[in-house]
Amino acid sequence: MGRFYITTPIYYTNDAPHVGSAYSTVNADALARWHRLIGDETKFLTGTDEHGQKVADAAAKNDHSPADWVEQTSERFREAWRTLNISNDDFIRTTEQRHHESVQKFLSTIYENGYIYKDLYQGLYCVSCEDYYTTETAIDGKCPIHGRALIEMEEENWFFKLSAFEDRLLEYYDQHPGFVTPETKRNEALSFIKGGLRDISITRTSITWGVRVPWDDAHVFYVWYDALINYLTAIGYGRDDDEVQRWWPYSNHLIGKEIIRFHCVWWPAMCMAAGLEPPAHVHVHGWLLIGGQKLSKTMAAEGGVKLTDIAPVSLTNEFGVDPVRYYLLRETSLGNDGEFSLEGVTHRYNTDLANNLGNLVARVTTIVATKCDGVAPTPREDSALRGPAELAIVDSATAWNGFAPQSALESTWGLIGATNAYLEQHAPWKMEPGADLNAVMGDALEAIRLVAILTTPAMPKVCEEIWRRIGLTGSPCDEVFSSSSTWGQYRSDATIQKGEPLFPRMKSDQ
Ligand code: ME8
Repeated sequence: MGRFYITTPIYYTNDAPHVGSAYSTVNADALARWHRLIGDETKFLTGTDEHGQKVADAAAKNDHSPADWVEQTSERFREAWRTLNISNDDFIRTTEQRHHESVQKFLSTIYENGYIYKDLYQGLYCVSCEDYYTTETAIDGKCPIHGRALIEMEEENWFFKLSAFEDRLLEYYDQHPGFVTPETKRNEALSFIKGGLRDISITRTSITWGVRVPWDDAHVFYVWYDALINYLTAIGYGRDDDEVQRWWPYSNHLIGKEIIRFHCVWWPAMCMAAGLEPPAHVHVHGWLLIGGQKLSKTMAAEGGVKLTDIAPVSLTNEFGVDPVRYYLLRETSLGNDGEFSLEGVTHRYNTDLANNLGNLVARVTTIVATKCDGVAPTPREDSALRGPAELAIVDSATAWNGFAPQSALESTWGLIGATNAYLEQHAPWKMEPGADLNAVMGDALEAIRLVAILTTPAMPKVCEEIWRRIGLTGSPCDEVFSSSSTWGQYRSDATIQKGEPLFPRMKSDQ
């Protein structure tokens, strides 16, 4: 048993969540659920990033004060996460007092350590990214990500001496080969550092919507400089050192690839400047694309996509909560880009869920109900399913531990496939009641029990229902994984429950 602290990016409250925000949150949720299942003491943090120009502009455009706007929008995120059955232990809002205090404490420490100084800033700014570009990194004067015109900025700002950390960062990467995963993203971060680091401006006088700089009243911190610190605020930075010591060495940030530089270059340097170790691990995932383009709030707001079609809540109304979670975890490897489409969701639903998992549970519970008087037979020690089951347990545990939900589910579906093939081979629907039939059904029930355990991080409600149908009490996540995940633990004599199809087939033309 260990400890596991996982975070999502905190989402900008410029607009409602979409399925891209749900992608990170559902993946982090499944990883948190996995770690709870294997007995790790787990903390899962998500929240909203409520300061900065982008949010202030969205509030003004909607005729709201920034405070009212972020209150409403942040609630839309919480609502979406409730709908998606997200099990976060904390939800941080950067406008909270606790966060302002941690930010001020953290940045005052960096200031006192001599890594912050005042200078004139001139540059090009993208409000959508809340990030700066140079004439070299801009494309025709426009943002390379959003294609929007960049704003010329000139201000007297406080700067962070990022340049002082080049060598220390390289050394840190060298000594911590697993700091950033996957490898391709680690290389990307390393090439930023090797390309040379420039000091960065970390305060603003042009806006007031932010955390006040404690040593200079005319400034607020630049939104990224406050946002990153949320990961420490939530574990008590500046308020409870023991809590920080307890969680920080076990920290895992799950982020999208467009924010690598902030998390894998700036953030570890900021931690070093404040006298802290960098976070333990950053895992970078790719983007969900629509028609090859990054699905984003900005894209939706600009009319490229109907936001209502891709809102997490609309998707769950159409497909159900667990199928949407399953799709987000299973379709794309957590590191690559993947194309999102409603046809894709329908296809996954019909093949993996209705035809494979749903069909397996329906077949087995129906046969046991009708031919074994509804009482579960005992699985065999030397069952032909034992090998595939043990393989699925080892492979999917390795994958869950390695931030690879897609591959964990693929391994689990290998066991579902093997069990369906085993049933085809023995055709228990043609067998007479008796010892041979009992043996086949006991084996199949045991395989289903193991599938429910391995799948519970992805589809907690469905797995609880499968657990109930195979006559077990509580839920698969109440079990102690190390002992429940071995072949032969199924409680024979359990009473099997038949039920409605777990996944009624969807028409594939939607
Ligand atoms: O960047 N595919 O907030 P944000 C996959 N506030 N993931 C996506 C996605 C897509 N199409 N679109 C968004 C910010 N995401 C900052 C973060 S953290 C200290 C501050 C996910 O609302 C992905 O995780 O723009 C991405 O990194 C995050 O949402 C960005 O959310």
